[in-house]
Amino acid sequence: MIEEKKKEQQMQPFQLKAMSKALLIGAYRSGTDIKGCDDCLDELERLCDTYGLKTVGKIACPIKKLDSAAYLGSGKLEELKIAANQLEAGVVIFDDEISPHQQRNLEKIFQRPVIDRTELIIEVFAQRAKTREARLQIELAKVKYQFPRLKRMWTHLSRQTATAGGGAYLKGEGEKQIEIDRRILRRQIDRLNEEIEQVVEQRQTQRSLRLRTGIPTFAIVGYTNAGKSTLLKALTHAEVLVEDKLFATLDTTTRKFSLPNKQEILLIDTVGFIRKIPHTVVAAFKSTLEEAVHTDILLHLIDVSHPLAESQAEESMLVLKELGAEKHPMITILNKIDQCPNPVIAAKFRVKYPKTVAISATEGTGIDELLQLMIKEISLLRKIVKARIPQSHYALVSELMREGRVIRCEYEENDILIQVEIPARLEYKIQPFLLNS
Ligand SMILES: Nc1nc2c(ncn2[C@@H]2O[C@H](COP(=O)(O)OP(=O)(O)OP(=O)(O)O)[C@@H](O)[C@H]2O)c(=O)[nH]1
Ligand SMILES: [Mg+2]
Repeated sequence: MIEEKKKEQQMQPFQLKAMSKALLIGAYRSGTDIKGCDDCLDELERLCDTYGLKTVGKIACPIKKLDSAAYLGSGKLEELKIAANQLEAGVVIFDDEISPHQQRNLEKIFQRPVIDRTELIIEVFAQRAKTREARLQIELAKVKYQFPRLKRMWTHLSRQTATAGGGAYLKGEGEKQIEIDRRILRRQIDRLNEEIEQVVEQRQTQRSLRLRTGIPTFAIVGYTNAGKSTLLKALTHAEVLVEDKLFATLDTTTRKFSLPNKQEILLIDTVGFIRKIPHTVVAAFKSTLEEAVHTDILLHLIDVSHPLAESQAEESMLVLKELGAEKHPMITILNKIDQCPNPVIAAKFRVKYPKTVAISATEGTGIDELLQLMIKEISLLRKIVKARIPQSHYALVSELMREGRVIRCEYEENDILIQVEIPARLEYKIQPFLLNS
């Protein structure tokens, strides 16, 4: 047991180092468009840049069929190995997910660490996560990612010890170690799950407190680097990090804000979406994102100046769907309009997404129109409430009957007991008579 505890601290998989040189490799089906692959490699380069890796080469490989053992065919791999040597790459990064088995084989061929987009995203998140919850979630994603890759870690270690002349791990011993490691990782997963549960419980208490305040809540969601934090900052002067990097924000920030009609609202800045987001990461951040989508209205921000704006918006909608929020009330905001001189692009989005507004979060254009849309959207929100209203306020009861949908209505001696679905704008009128739950 003590031995295992000691090893738990020693178990260090390959550590990605900032400043390393990276060779990026993507694959696309022969005869299909190479552009999609190049775009993905560009985004992978941005992720490397965010982490602090220097991209020394980007290679898009046409393939007929993926190789189950080493992902690409041996001829192609030989070429790539020569390129990696010439470019002095410290790490090779594949844009698509590679299996643990392929990863082991690829590392043997390249004679250097090989990772995939998933591992890079996990590393970027690990490097940038700030709150306790985000750190725990990403640690969990990391441990889950390592689990099927234990063999790879041991090949590293035995190689290291063998070259150091130690030879501490004999043949067969690796297998025994893997069993011990699996136990250690399972224990880590349990511990992390427990800790996360506690933090989530605290956050949910905060959320129910917030819900009880009855303030309408907006979540700013969208692809990474769309300008979500910039918008929150522009509206509320919040001290949030704005950076031309992917995943600048990893934790949700909430700020109070008054709309021009004096209506108070809460605005939440959230973690950005990205294509090919690893499932382990989606799962890890689901609770944080769920928090954000459990709001009244979503503000879906799209960077319309980006050449891939359309597919980025679709990707965000997919993640929202996965979170069960695609039918939520939503305003689509076309951001960075200052960088998008072609009006046709914005027009295309207006056709596809209802309730659209074009803004520049940095220059302030379109913000007034956005605020008016937000006011209108609040007026459309509906809520089910229960109230005991004195007969003397019958005018209010008839207004509720006119504007809302009555679910139950009982006449008592002096009061009227009513359960009704109402537009949120009427809530303040009924507030003094509300019953709990
Ligand atoms: N030209 C222009 N640049 C903008 C606008 N809004 C944001 N940006 C820039 O876009 C970059 C990303 O902005 P952020 O606000 O950090 O983006 P984000 O959506 O919060 O990104 P993540 O937190 O990484 O998901 C920054 O360099 C901003 O200055 C805009 O309206 N026009
Ligand atoms: Mg941000």
